Amino acid sequence: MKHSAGDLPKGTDFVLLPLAPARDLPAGAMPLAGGPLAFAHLRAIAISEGRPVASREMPSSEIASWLAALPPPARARAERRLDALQAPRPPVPLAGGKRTLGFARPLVMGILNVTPDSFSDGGRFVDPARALAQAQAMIAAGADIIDVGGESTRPGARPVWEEEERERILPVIEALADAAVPVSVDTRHARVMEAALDAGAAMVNDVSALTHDPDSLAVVAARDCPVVLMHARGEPQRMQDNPAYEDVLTEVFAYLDARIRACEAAGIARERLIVDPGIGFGKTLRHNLTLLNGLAALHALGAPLLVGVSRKRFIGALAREEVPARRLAGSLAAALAAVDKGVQILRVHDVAETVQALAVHQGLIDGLLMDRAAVAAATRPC
Ligand code: 7PJ
Repeated sequence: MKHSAGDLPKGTDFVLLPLAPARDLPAGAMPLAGGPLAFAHLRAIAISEGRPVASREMPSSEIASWLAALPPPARARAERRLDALQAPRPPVPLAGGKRTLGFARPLVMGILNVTPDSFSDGGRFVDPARALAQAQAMIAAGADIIDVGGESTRPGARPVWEEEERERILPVIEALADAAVPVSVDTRHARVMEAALDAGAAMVNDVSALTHDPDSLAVVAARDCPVVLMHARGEPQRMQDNPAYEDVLTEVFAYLDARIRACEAAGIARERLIVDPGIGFGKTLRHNLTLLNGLAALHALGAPLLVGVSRKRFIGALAREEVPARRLAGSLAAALAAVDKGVQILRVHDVAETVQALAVHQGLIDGLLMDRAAVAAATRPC
């Protein structure tokens, strides 16, 4: 492209995209985020101000010589990214100090929209008793986290008053405070975060990555709680009006990296940060596909990855314009594709079905490992 290794702009960073991560690669492959996936090839994209300026694809055996040829400041950054891409994700400590989220397998976050207008399940769970029953059904089906939201942030949504948002979600969060799994609160409002944490929520999920409310960074820092930082372009009401990127993957990477730094500067421990590319938030179909295919690059941010694909519009766009309630099969296909990129948390409406899909996916991997071990035990090298 425009620059060679010796001539990179000052401050060049790198997006490192593992090509075709897999579970049965021969020795020499590099681990992806300390999980069961590994990669044998890498596309290194040099970025300056969030935009690509140079790129190179290489097998893992060439990475050391590529690094050695970079100018020292760029080399140090590339080495840091490569380490983060491979390092295991330690468990995330939840608010309250008693529980953690561990990533030995992909976790399922069940969506509980206590809103009258959510696009896929709007109005079904506004009544607290029904919301609670739905949460309990998701827990029984194997949800690891329940994500409670009272403000619809779907494309074209209208903002709700914070007071109304609080009144919708607090009874549900209070009733779930002693549930078997932690509750996260899906909100962009600092006062709602505080009230939800007081009521027993264990983490925050903010589709604005703590940018919407100027007090939210301080609230999360003071409460020592984990937070999901999601990328979105524009406010919900306007975000689908012609979203444009020069390069969506590198821009989302650079945005999330900047939000991680802003959180650290505000006193939020890095170990409590989770990142999310925000599928469908200010993105065209093409952008969503690029992000889902490029998900593995986001591991170099050094944080667990969450994605929400469940019943989203891109599924309808790819498959006969099915309405949200008829997007389960496509949601499962997209969820498993994300798991094959090493994603640690899936945010879903259909918990039982997702858990079943994950169980079959995991069963196949276990079978593969047993077959490899059996061959190794029964034969000698040749
Ligand atoms: C997401 C979310 C998502 C995170 C919504 C919907 C729209 N939070 N809240 N990630 N989506 N972290 O559920 O389809 O993708 S609301």
